[in-house]
Amino acid sequence: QDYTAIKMKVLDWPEAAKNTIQKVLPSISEANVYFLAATLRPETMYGQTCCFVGPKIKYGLFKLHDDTASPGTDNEYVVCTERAARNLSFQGYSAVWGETQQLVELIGADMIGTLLNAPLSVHKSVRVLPMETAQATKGTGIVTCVPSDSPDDYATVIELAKKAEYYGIQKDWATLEVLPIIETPNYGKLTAPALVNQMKIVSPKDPKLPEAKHIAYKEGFYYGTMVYGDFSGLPVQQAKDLVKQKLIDLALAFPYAEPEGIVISRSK
Ligand code: ZZB
Repeated sequence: QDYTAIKMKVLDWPEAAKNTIQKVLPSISEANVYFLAATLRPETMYGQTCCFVGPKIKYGLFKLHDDTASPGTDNEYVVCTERAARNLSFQGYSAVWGETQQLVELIGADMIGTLLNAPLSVHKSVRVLPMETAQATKGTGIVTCVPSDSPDDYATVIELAKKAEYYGIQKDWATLEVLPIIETPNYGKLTAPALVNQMKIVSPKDPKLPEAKHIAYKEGFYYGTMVYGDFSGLPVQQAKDLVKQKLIDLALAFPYAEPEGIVISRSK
């Protein structure tokens, strides 16, 4: 899979996570720490409303290679799974090629409520929220949430807003406005909400979600037109690479590939 890794900068940590991180990064206020979200749809980044972690998933804090960092800084770290960090290290993104150095382990649940910058989004700062269906073995384990165009994300934010107390979050963290980013001929300007409603999807664990996701991908990619942002008016097929390149040029993203069924070994 060819993902785009989006760098979502930490603006404020919850107390518990701050204390843990301060032990390994005493200069936490000078360091730039990013939640690294893997996406297949960079053109939807204008519509990010939160960032998901698996509450039970183990993540780590890893140093980025200076060349991957934004110009002028050599002090950048990412939060992702150990598995993703290993893949990153073989793509030249770790401090030392082929090596991962985890500064500290962080459990998803402990990072809920972290305030992040969402690159290009209408909503400049967004919260880290729990997603029980996030997979530890895919991407970076971190999922940026675009409820306008991802049925899984829309179903999850609806659930979180409905049961905010149960999930230990503030309701307003899950209710940021869902704005139109892409228009599709069959589903209008909010493809994911339209699909979720039409297919009567009622929970993030609904078995109809994979089908909804498949339709949303197909409609968005083949028939979608941008209705927001720098490339408004362009077909998604063209805008996808333009938005990706813009994010890379701004040092807010980089390409991240995931080997399929390949076991990476350090020996030849
Ligand atoms: C933003 C986005 C906007 C996404 C959209 C999709 C859509 P796939 O298709 O199965 O390969 N994702 C990434 N990592 C994980 C994970 N560890 N656990 C659960 N979900 C994950 O999955 C790729 C997409 O699944 C990624 O692209 C990411 O969400 C999510 F409008 O990023 B996407 C119709 C989909 N629309």
